[in-house]
Amino acid sequence: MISDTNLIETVSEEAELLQTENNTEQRENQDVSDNLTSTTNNRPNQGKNVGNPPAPRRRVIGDRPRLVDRTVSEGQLLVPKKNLRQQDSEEDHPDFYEFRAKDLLPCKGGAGLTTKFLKEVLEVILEYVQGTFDRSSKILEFHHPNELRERLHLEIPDKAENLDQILQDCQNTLKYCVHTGHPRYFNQLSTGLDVISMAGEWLTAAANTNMFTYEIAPVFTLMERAILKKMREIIGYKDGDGIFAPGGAISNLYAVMCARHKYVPSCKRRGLSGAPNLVLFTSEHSHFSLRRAAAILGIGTDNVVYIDTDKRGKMSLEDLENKIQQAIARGDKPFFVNATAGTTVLGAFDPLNAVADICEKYDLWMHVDGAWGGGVLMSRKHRHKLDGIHRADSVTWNPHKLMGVLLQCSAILIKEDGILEDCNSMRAPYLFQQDKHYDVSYDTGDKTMQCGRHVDVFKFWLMWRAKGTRGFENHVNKLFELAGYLLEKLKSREGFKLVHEKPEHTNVCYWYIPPSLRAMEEGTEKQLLLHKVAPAIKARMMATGTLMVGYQPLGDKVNFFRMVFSNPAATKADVDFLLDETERLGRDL
Ligand code: ABU
Repeated sequence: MISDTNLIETVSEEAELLQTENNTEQRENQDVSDNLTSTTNNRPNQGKNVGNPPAPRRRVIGDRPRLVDRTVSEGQLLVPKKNLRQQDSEEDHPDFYEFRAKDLLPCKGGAGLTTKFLKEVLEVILEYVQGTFDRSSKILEFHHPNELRERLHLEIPDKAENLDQILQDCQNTLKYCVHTGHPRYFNQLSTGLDVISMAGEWLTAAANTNMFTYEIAPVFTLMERAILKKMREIIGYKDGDGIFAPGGAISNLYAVMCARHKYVPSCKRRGLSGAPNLVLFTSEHSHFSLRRAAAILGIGTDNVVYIDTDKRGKMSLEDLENKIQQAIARGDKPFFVNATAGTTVLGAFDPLNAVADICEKYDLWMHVDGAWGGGVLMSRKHRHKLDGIHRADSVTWNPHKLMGVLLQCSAILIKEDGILEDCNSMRAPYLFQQDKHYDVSYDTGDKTMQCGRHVDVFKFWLMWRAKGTRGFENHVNKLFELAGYLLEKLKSREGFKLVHEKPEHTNVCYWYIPPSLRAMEEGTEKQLLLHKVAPAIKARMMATGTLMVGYQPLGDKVNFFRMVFSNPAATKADVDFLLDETERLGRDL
């Protein structure tokens, strides 16, 4: 039995361990900053983790006391043990190390052990979830791949490990995961950890089914229909079709594929030989997946024509029309225009109504890549940025981005019903029998590029039920408010410079300029030094684990930070922390 006293001792040892690790971080950060040409010796006080010290009270996952024997004090679990459902044949299993997976269900008499085992797994998860929302916890414990490989014990054994080891594997795995729901995690467009959506994903795993037929996924098939219909209504489509796909890139691939089918229907049987040279248009700031789709679908990346953008990253209509005319003059066949609603870096919205006018004029398929910006449709205040979206032939919309649904959840929505099926159907007789005893139009598998398909809808459906449409609207509005707050702070704070002053989405892009560079004359030398600042600060962020924000260059602009708000846990205090911490980590560069 581990008593409370033992637990406290374990915890203090871990606090010491964290301190030692912080000292190591100081050394690592020294190396990072040595790569810069700064002559300043003022190092940030990373060992003390000035922003928020690592919580000494939090038990570090991985040095797990024997879970079955551990005394768990009230409050450590989100769900008190006494409320967890008890299985009928539950017995007292003193030690998991005496058991293996074969002793769990469906093993006869395995119900009790299965219940205990899953409760222990749940406890591991709950601890991780609590740590995720604790601002004094690190976002990550970073290790380089060689070192992490050692810590993870990745080797696959010939003989079954016991269940105690399996539980330790679970703990160890989460120990090194990045807490993407942490209130100060802003690294990607998908952030946050919605508890209801997570519960939905757990239930989905328990159901462990496949979306290809109604036969084996009746509930999820109906849910998917209902949700996709609702999304199409929000877009403004009267009818249509759609499918959940494994991410925005694949949703965009679906769009290009449907358009190719529309313009060269013979392609499904005969391929593209003999077909006109299809040309696709997309802005220079659009997502790389459009180019990849052209490669995959035999259109060819040389036939992707990039359209200029203005300073805010919005597609130039003049350039679009010019380039369409040039392609026609060359004898090529323009067929597809991608308009982005929320570009990845700057968050720009292409002018959808005007793009739709051009597409109608030249008879082109119009696609809106709203992977990032689609969620803005939920806000009556901000949805005008997507005015004209109903005129598009297809829309990509990733609820796992702005709306905070758990990964992954991406939809492709198509205005014309039937085209998905027409493109993809192969009528595999072992799966999509046409003489089934139910309405086989509910079998979705033959309209997808896949065969097996994960259930992505349930976590979204459950979350939507729990928040309501108005809840999503409030969530989106709050994110825009946070972006506005950061923007105002950046305008007046010394050492920070905005990439542009009027972002349209929750992306706020800026440079941090360390004191050593502030007085330097503008020019190539300064830009080269500035280019190294964001990566150096990012390395320090990851070493200290206090904050994660993305950075990138863009066109002729050297590396800058891209803050994006999609994390529902973030507050204005976290925005203040972001600025202070960036300065703390970067002022000596
Ligand atoms: N297009 C995938 C998302 C990339 C990002 O989070 O920045």
